[in-house]
Amino acid sequence: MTEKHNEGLLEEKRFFFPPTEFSAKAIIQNPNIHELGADRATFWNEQGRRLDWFKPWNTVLEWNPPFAKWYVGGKLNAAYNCLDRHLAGPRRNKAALIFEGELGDRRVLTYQDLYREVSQFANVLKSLDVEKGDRVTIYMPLIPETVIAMLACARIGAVHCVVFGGFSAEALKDRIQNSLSKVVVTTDGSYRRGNSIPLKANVDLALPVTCINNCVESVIVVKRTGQPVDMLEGRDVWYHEVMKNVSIVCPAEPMDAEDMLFILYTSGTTGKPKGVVHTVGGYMVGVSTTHEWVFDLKEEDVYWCTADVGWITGHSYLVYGPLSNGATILMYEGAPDFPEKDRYWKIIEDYRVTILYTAPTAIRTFMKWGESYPLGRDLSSLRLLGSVGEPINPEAWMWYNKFIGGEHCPIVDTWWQTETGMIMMTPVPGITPLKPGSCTIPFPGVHIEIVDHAGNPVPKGEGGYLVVREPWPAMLKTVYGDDKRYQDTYWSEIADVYFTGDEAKWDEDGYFWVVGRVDDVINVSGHRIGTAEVEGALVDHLLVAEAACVGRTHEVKGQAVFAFVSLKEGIEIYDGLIAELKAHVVQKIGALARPDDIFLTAELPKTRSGKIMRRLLKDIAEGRTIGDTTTLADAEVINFLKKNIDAQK
Ligand code: 6R9
Repeated sequence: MTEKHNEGLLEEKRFFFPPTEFSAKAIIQNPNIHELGADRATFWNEQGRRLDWFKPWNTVLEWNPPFAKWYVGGKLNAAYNCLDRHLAGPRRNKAALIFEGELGDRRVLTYQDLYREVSQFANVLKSLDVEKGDRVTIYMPLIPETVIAMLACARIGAVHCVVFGGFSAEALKDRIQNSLSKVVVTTDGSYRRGNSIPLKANVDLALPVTCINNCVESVIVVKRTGQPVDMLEGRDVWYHEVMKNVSIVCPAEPMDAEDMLFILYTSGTTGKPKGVVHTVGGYMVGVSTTHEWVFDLKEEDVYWCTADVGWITGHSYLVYGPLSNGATILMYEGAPDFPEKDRYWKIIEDYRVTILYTAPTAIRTFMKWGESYPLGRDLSSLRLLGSVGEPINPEAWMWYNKFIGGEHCPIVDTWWQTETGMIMMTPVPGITPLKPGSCTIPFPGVHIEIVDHAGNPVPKGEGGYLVVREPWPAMLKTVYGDDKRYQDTYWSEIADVYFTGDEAKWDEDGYFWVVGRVDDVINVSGHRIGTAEVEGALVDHLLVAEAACVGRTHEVKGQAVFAFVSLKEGIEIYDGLIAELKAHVVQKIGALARPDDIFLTAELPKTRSGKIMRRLLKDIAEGRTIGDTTTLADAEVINFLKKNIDAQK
């Protein structure tokens, strides 16, 4: 990337233009591509044709705010679009999935291979009475069988609910209960830095309670680590056993465009995680279009998205987007520092990866480890880099550009959410000039604005709430089983628009700069953690009376959880209590929610009406000047906190 820097301008105003060699070969050549999206219905109608439909749609969009129906009347199947349609031509024997395990084991599945395994596993699900519309929970590490299980569900019209393998048994239980899944697919264990983590044992812990509801009838276990597991007669079966002698013929179920494809749970401001519902038609059109354009996908690319399939990025840009486009995807099971800190760069060198899509927190970790690791490997195959999950700070952007991209790869900073399903703001590589730290402008056919609380757009140069003005194809359709929560959470905060929960500003050039969440969601290493969830986990501890959590800035993770806890009357503090509280959060939610800091206090700062003043807690956690305290019931509380915080750390 070549830099054009006008002296005297702010750092933010630097433009980076794509190298001419990149632009010359880019799939999008039309510099006015964004104008094509101005007529949204026509644009998305056109994009719908990129998929194979069993029956064409009658109406591209029916909008009954806030409920949208896309490609109404159309019938299609997501797995068919990811597999069957590639088999007729030269892609039949192309690598669909290149897998590298943490221990160095390798597997390559061609499109034909993947098609065969998916069809067989779809037949296995059918034999376990899974029918169209039934839910299947997938609690797996990043291995090919996870993708196979997802596509097998899609093939027969079952709804998958992937639960990230880092979630605890209790978090898994909540999700199984909410979705009322009939089947759980898991592994004996998963590898992490050479250790094996027991996934099947967590499923066992999660299930006794749900059995009261009698929802889970079968558990299918993939053998991965070989660690011992308990198999419950009549409920648990081994994947390798049930896959024996199963027919490879399993016709793809013609699904209504608005039938459910999957539920994915995500954290919000209040209560338990929400089941975000995505449906087949609009979602597939959205991820397929964005994947091709944003990553400038060519037939010969080796595309690597480092996200776990337990997150939306794994769903949209590891599985459905790339496979619908017939791409070769790389999948790596393990940690970036196992056995050495250059594992990612070695993988890029070994497989000649051309496109890398990762997260700012990873980039900051690599920066900390130092550039000698990437410099020691041949990364010349790379031609495009992507970033997702949180704002990327300009320093990390510059490092990514220099040491990974060799200053010749455009960086696509992509802003989107579990709820949006697809990338919403991004450069179109080869066309859009870049600015480090900005996700640039909305994707064609997407209408994003920054507004004030009344919903009025703010002028350029100012900031406000980030909203989506009009429906888009991959938008969530509801919160599973709770239309009201969907309406209240997303469409009521600001009248007539979808509220993202993010704050952003736009500059004189109309470029967007996402600041971060304005709700009670903490973004830890790109993972959404609800403060209410962590507080709930802390209060669940026998000795805890009250808890309040905030996010504080963290050099590598972006944000870290900072918890303020008051103990029940008469409880003495003892050595190891803080560690015990942290472990309790891990047990309730998972390691990703472990607070970095826990501060014990007799009181939490509250207003006279008893509301905890998080704003002040945040000031304390960030170590900055404390804001207005006039509404506090007892100003002494805050002075105490301020004085004692460093002493306790
Ligand atoms: C895809 C994904 C969504 C939240 C979102 C925002 C933050 C994601 C970003 C970004 C700045 C980017 N976020 N991408 N912030 N720049 N490029 O991460 O989905 O897990 O639902 O998180 O992540 O705050 O609201 P999800």
